Amino acid sequence: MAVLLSTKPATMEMWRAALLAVDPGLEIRLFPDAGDPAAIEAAVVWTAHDMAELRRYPNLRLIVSMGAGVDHLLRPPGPPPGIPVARLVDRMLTTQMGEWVLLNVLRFHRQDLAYRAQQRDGVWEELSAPVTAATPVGFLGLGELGTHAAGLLRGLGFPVLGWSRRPKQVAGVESFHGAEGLAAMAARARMLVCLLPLTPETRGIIDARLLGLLPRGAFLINGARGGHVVDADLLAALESGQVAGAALDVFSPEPLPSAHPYWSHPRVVMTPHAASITIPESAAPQVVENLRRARSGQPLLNLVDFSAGY
Ligand code: OXD
Repeated sequence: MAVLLSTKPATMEMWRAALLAVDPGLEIRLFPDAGDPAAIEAAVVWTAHDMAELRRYPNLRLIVSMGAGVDHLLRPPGPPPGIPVARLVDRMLTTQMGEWVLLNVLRFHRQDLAYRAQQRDGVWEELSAPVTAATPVGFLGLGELGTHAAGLLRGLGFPVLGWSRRPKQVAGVESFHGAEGLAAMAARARMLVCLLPLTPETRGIIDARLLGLLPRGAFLINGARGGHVVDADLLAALESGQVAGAALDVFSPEPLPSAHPYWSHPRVVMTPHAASITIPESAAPQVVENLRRARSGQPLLNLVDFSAGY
């Protein structure tokens, strides 16, 4: 039986090598060279793979999505019915996202946008001292990624607030949930960090209303999905000064069209969906373990909960 691998051509070989390093006995087929469809028992795929294509494999018993987010799996037609889908919950993905959040919280907290502009203009001027304990950071989403990043900020002395769909207690994080909780948290968050899954309920959650609830001059940091943000509303909030700056790693669509105003906005800091990049060597052991479990009928790790959308 074989594993079908389908990802960006540039990383296909790295994935193959990483999986073989964990289990040299694996037979791996690189899409589109799947060979006999009946031989495929698992598909390890990323967002570009057409879910309808996976219906060709009659003996498929496991799909692994090569990242943390699963919104691409929720779009029609979705994965073949009845086949379990696992996502990656990986220490290195979590670590990288924590670093990216930290980078941007500190960038804004330490007035880096203003100091860079001063350097460009040859201005020597000290700005007011930033007070960490008076800078609450609010997280949208307290899953693996949010909880980890929240812990890093707490360690630096930032008051940390967190909003999640369902009530959730995380040590050291003041928790909020539901529509009222969202408004209450936003009213205090000098920085708003989005690490939510993208679901029908969270699409467009960062709109004029939510941005308008933030303290004036707050910052937005989005490492989740572009679909969480209503771009026109964010641009208007940047224009009016309601939002002082935004760090964006994700966009809708991607790549962001070259004429989009974010590219040249002086208070938007962009990265090309690179906050957290899957490292095959780190992720391969859980893929192989899930394959072993699927073969022996044991419970799978990190199964996607399609009703919750993550
Ligand atoms: C992911 C991503 O979901 O890279 O892992 O966006």
